[in-house]
Amino acid sequence: MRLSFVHPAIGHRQGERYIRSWQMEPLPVATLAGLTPADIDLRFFDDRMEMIDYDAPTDAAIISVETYTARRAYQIASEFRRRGVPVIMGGFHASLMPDEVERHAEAVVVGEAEGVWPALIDDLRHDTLRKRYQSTERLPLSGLKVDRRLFTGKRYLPVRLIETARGCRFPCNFCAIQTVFERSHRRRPVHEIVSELQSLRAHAKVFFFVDDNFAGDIPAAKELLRALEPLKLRWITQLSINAAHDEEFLDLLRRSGCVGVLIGFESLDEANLRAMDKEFNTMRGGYEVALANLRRHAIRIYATFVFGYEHDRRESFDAALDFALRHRFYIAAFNHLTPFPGTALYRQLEASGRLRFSSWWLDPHYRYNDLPFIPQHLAPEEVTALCVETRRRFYRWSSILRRGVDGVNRGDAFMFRNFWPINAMHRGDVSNRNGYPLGDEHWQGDLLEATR
Ligand code: B12
Repeated sequence: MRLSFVHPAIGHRQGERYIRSWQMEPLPVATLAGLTPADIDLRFFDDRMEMIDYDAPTDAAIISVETYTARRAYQIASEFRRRGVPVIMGGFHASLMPDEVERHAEAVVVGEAEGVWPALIDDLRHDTLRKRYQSTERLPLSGLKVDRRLFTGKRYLPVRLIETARGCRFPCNFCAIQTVFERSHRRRPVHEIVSELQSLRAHAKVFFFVDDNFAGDIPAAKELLRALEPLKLRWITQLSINAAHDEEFLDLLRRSGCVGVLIGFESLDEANLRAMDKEFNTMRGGYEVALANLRRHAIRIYATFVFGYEHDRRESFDAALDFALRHRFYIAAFNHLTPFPGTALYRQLEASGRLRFSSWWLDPHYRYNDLPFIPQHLAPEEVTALCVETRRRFYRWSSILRRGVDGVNRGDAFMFRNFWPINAMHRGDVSNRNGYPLGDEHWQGDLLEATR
């Protein structure tokens, strides 16, 4: 049997094949490959960087779908279906919107693949594929075998992705993670993470622990940090700000080789944080205390902010920019709030009649950076324009230079060397991504939906 994996792009612009930024190995593909019996032939097309060979002989197309890539995923599915190839879909969007995804797939996996993939493969071999495979229990994250061989020869960024945990217990109302994982948090056994890291370290300059919240269970994370210290790695991750108030955690974080963390600040306005159920961000003296602690331990920050919440006005953008420049963050994101289907936020906006599209991710008029809802005090277009403008100002050369010479940002030779290309890439993205289509603009015709 032969299977073709596809990782869809967000979209493609007319006259342009793809944009080359942020191309990291897609871990879902490697995770599924690791679950697949060895006698099956696998090939893999990354739609973000290469053409898909729809005519290559295959028994099924396996597509991972996120909300932003759903429109493109359905176009790809149509192409395979036109050639008589069944399509199997899974991923975040499939777990959030199974009824929609099911229209475009011969089979859809809802939730994590581990519990259902062997049965699905067996059904595929016997031509008894079912329409839906629902993973009903949260299995322990032990014994994961991630197979990255399909990435050989592809030009990914020199960062290796690895999971140490899944899920997050915080209730932030905009987040798709809490919907999919029902506010649970599970960690992989420490010795399995260590042995995966050891097998990869020869090919990696830096690791990205893709956990939703590395600090989702602080005592257990400390155990991992102690085991990482002797490995002498360099790694980055994302975590909730409560961890920045735990001195022992921060000390271990630094000693274990952590060189940077993504933190979701979201807003400087406490009323906004309350509205998003993220008031824990202001605990124990708030951002200033947390950032002073992180600085003392020389942890670089990727700070993320969202705009469009109830109390946001024009001044909120300037305040966030001043804050980001004053703290000389390594990088920062200034995004509009995105209502992902399946979240509490989406339901609230829908109930109050404030959504501008019935399904923004499928609407041919929707473009990357468009605000899909009507905010309280600003016009949707203003939020989009101010996000772009704030990014532009943060990524001015003068700002990049000032942040680059900051003591923490230049404290590690590797991170200092990479500060410049990383910031240049973000600077380029301000215009490259703005107004980007969802789906391929070249693609003509109607989507061919699944009939069984
Ligand atoms: C790493 C990461 C990135 C990296 C990209 C990595 C890469 N490969 O290029 C970067 C930083 C560039 C990134 C960018 C973005 N990301 Co991102 N990212 C993640 C993150 C943290 C980890 C993904 C991962 O590798 N997980 C590990 C794998 C193994 O887990 P998994 O994907 O859940 O897969 C399991 C199941 O879902 C299922 N499954 C998945 N696919 C399939 C397919 C089939 C066929 C089957 C059967 C099963 C299956 O089985 C797997 C094993 O159980 C996730 C959060 C998360 N926990 O997943 C967000 C996440 C996927 N990203 C998200 C978003 C929104 C984005 C952006 C759009 C943000 C932005 N505004 O620009 C961009 C653009 C994404 C794009 N597609 O181009 C959202 C998606 C939400 C949604 N509703 O779709 C997530 C969930 C974060 C969140 N908190 O909401 N991202």
